[in-house]
Amino acid sequence: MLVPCPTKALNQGLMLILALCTASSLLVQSAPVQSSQPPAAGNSPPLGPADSANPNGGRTIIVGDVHGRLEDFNKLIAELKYNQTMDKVILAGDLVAKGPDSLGVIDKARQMGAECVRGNHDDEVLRWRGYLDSLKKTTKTDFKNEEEDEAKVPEDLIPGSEHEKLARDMTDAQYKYLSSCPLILTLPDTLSPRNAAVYVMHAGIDPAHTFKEQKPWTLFNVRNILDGVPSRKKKGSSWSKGYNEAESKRVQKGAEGHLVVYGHDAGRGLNNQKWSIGLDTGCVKGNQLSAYIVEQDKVVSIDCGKASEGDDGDD
Ligand SMILES: [Mn+2]
Repeated sequence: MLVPCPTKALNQGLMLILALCTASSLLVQSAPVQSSQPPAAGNSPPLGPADSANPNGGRTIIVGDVHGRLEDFNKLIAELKYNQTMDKVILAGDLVAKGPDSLGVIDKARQMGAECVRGNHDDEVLRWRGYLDSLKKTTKTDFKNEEEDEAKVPEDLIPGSEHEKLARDMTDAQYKYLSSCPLILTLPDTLSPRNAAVYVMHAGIDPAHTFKEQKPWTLFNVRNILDGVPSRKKKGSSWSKGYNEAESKRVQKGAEGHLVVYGHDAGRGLNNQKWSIGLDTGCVKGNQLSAYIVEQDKVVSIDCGKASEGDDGDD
């Protein structure tokens, strides 16, 4: 679980905020589906292993960036014949922003008992909410000088943005859900036909470092490696290229493989490689919304409605 962001931390720069607010949630093992009913007759048998993340014998379904497109999310869920008692859904981040019903997507995810990881747009809304809540808790006398004036918005937050509006509009329950999304969710290797532990995150990793060594910013922002450094720019080489090369070498030497399932990179669309699967197929741009079914090693996509006006091109 996340701890609330301390008020003062909000003025100290992105990395420190993230370190303070998310360090306890870097790696989270996905929870078992809680079922009140036995699996229905006629469904496939339980997967068996005691450490399975989904003991009901259902599917583990990872969904790419929804970005407030509730209608398209519902269409994908229907296409998958989602069964709430059996199946587990994990949202790969950026549930919110750009599309028409971001808070409706959060409510739907809560109703479904879906799990999630934090995307860059989710993070921006959460930081806005943390800042706004901090104003409520402080009084003028708490500030020692003008530089710490309560009216000063942290420079990485844009006043008047959609993210600010969502932060103001969201209920405490919606905020609690979104802030509960960790940076990485892990699933046991027994689930995956690729014989790999599955790691879900929004953007990707720096292949030069282990999972535990990753910086939070990298996990929900990286797109490319540029001059050896993780970057969100569209220049450089995909982080997934270096990662797949490095992971193949590790596995050849006898190490356990890790399959990274992520979203964020709509520019590259569906990007299914040996050790990574990119699932952002640009629903908010009017393209597709995609899901990866772990146990079946299969991608299912639906066509989305037309592009949202709120799409600014920033995945
Ligand atoms: Mn993103």
